[in-house]
Parts: sequence; structure tokens; C-alpha cells
Amino acid sequence: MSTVLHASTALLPDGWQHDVRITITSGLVAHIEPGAATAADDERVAIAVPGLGNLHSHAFQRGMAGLAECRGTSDDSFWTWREVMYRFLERMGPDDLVAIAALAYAEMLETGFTRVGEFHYLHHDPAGQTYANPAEMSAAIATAAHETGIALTLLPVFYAHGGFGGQDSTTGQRRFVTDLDRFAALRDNAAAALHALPDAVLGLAPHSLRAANLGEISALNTMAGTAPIHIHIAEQTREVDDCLNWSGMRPVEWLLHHAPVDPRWCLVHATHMTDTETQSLAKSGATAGLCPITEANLGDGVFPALDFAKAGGTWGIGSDSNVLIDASEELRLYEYGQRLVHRGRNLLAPAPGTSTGAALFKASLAGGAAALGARSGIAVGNSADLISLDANHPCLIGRSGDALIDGWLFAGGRGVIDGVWRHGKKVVTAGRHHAREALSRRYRATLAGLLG
Ligand code: NGQ
Ligand code: ZN
Repeated sequence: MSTVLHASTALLPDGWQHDVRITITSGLVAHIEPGAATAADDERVAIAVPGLGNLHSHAFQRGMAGLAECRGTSDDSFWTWREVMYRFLERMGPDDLVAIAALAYAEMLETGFTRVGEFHYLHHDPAGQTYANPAEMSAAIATAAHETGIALTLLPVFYAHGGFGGQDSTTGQRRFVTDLDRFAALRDNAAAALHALPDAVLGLAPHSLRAANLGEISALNTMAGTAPIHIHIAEQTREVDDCLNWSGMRPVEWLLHHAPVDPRWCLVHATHMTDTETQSLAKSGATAGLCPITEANLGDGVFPALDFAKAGGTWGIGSDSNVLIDASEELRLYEYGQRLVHRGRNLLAPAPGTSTGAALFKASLAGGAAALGARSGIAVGNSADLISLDANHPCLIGRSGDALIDGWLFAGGRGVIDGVWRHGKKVVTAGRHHAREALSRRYRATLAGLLG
């Protein structure tokens, strides 16, 4: 059984085409024919573009979105936010995680993310005991992905220490901590939990240079084989200072020096880098994983996006804390950060006459796929993961080609998204995920329990 979408215009890997018939068989793009008439059973869409990868999510944090925006008694910072976050997850069980993650994933699909990289470290029960199935919470993430249809790259997180130099972990971290043997078992069980998903990818993630030491990072690098390896790095200036005090090197410098960083790797944040680090990271072929909304929310700093682009670096976007879920806002803020720093405009467009929106979209599409171990773009053999934009939205009227992407990312935002197909199945219509009502109901009950 095949379904066919007919797009008046579609963004294909080699550019915009008109009257494109996209035949989908078993969830995959089987055939693409530009310049084709519609057939009677075709589903007609106006503007089709590929779905994006969200390369960094902590789904459970969606449940505390907006709850850490009230000033505390000492100077608020990333580190005080982290204490609020640790408290929020004190009672969360597997069913709570399914409920919160599923609504977050439905929201991601509604804004154009068709794959999520879940950087998952909430492994153990509230007392810090391993569940009977050590991957119980990973299975909850897989269930949420299954319920919503989003593609999943699961990144079970290795977390062993509370700070640089093997410091003891704290009580707030008891649900995360493992050693290499327990982690290997957890990851094997997580692999089993992914079987029901059509195109899941299993990677892994040392949480940060604070939580994993050199020997552990080397072992994890081997354990990953060809799969994606993600790590948080150089997000806060205090983290850079602590790393310098501990090792005499800055975090990105330390990692590039000690680990075989290559295209399998995704360095999340990499906010604070010297020019040399920026150049070296770009050359390594690793992806820089940027989460502009969360980085702004947590007061991290601004990633040197312009210099990294000039150096030919690969990058993609993530929604991280999920304080607000919107692919267009992530990309817009990525460009706006550079405008505010450099006091210019259209800084990430590569050449005169080119669209900033299209440059942001295409770069993050490629980087997201690379970091998540998936393929991207509307192309034969790829999963049919696509978005249709509403041609009647005021911000798209009279636009064509790349100007449609500019209208979406800079002006209309998520309201421009009409339909979303994931693995060939329509999961969003008129901007709403098909299961949103039921997912919202369950989410409300869950939050009432957790916050009550
Ligand atoms: C996390 N989040 O693991 O959720 C982290 C905070 C930490 C971000 N870095 C905790 N945005 O880094 O220790
Ligand atoms: Zn993170």
C-alpha cells in the first residue's frame, strides 16, 4: 500500500521543485516526480519541506517549564536553576515520565521536529535504586515516542561524578549515577525497549566532563562503535574556570586533546571557546549542538556561530530544557544572538542575495541528522518525515522558494505549520497533533500529582 502526497512546491535536496508527487511506501519515500499532475487519490499540500531533527532534549524538564522564573534568595544562575530541577524530579516515576515526554514530543512534532535526540539520564527510582528493569525509564521514553510517532535517537547518559576530578555525586544526582558495568547493562536493556519503533537509533552520552572521567570517556567511545556520542560541554563560564583549575585546559580543548572527537560526536552548547577551539571543533567534523532558547533562559552566553560557520563547522539545534518548544524560534534566536553581538544583519546567510532562513534551515537539517545518526531530506529511501506549510498564512503570501522559509522562521513561527507526516503517517493536521487532547488530559493529571 502506498500513499501519495502532491506538493505544489517542495524543498528537495537539490532545491525547490514544483508539482512534486511523493510516493510513500512502508513509511519510506519510494518515488519523487517533479512536474507531475495530481491523481485522484493524492493528498494535496501547498508547500512541503523536510522535518527537522531536535538533537538535544531532556523531556522530563517540560513539566517544570516556567516554574523556575521566580527570583530566589541568592543570585539566580544556571546552578540555582539546577537545584530547582533536581527537586522537581524527586517524585517522578515511569508513568509520569511517559505522560510528560509524550506531550513534549507531540509539541515537537507540531513545530516541525520529526526526530528527537533524548539525552536521557533519569535512570533510577526516587531513592536512587536501580529499577528491576534497569532501563525502565528508557522504556518510558520509547513509549512516549511510540505514542506520538516521533523518531527517537535515544542517548542513555553515563553519569558517575559530581564535578571535575571525580568529585562525589550529590543526593540530588542519585537517580543518575552508574558505573561502566551497570551502564552497559542499562544500555542493553534500552536497546530492547527500542524494538517496537521503526527507525530508532541508540547512541550514548557521557553527561559532561564533570560527570565522566578520561578512562570512562575512552570506554564509552569504544562502546559506542559507529553510533552517536553526545556530551554537554563549556556551557557556563564557571565550568570553564573549574576545568582550567582541574586540568590546565579549557573544556573543549581538553576533549579535543583527549578523545577521538570525530563526526560521531555532538558537543552540546560549546558556548565558551577560544578562536583556536572554534577552528579545531569545526575541523573535527563533530556537530555543535545549540539550544538557543535554553541557553538564553539559563544565562549561558552566546555561541560563536558566525566564526564557527566561517570555519565550516557542522551544527544543529535542540530544545534542551523544553522551556519553550519551537524549531523556528530556536533558529531565529541562533541568528538574532549573532545580530545582537555583531550589530549586523543576515549574518549566517553565506553570500549576497542568499536567504538567511534557508541557510539556517539547511544547515540545521544536515547537522541534526548527522548528530542523530539518521538521514535527512525528502529523498528516495529516506523515512517520509515532512512538514507542510500553510500557503494562506499572512507571512507566506506572495512568497516563493527560500522566502517561504524566511517567512516561517522570522515572521510566522509555528503558526505557519499545517501538517506533519512522520514515517509516512500524518500525525499533525491544522497544526495540532492527532493525540493532543488525550495527551493533554493525561499530562494535566500527572502534573497535578507531581506538583500537588
Ligand atoms: C542537564 N542541562 O543535565 O539537564 C543540564 C543541567 C548539568 C543543561 N546543561 C545539569 N542545559 O549540566 O549539570
Ligand atoms: Zn542538556
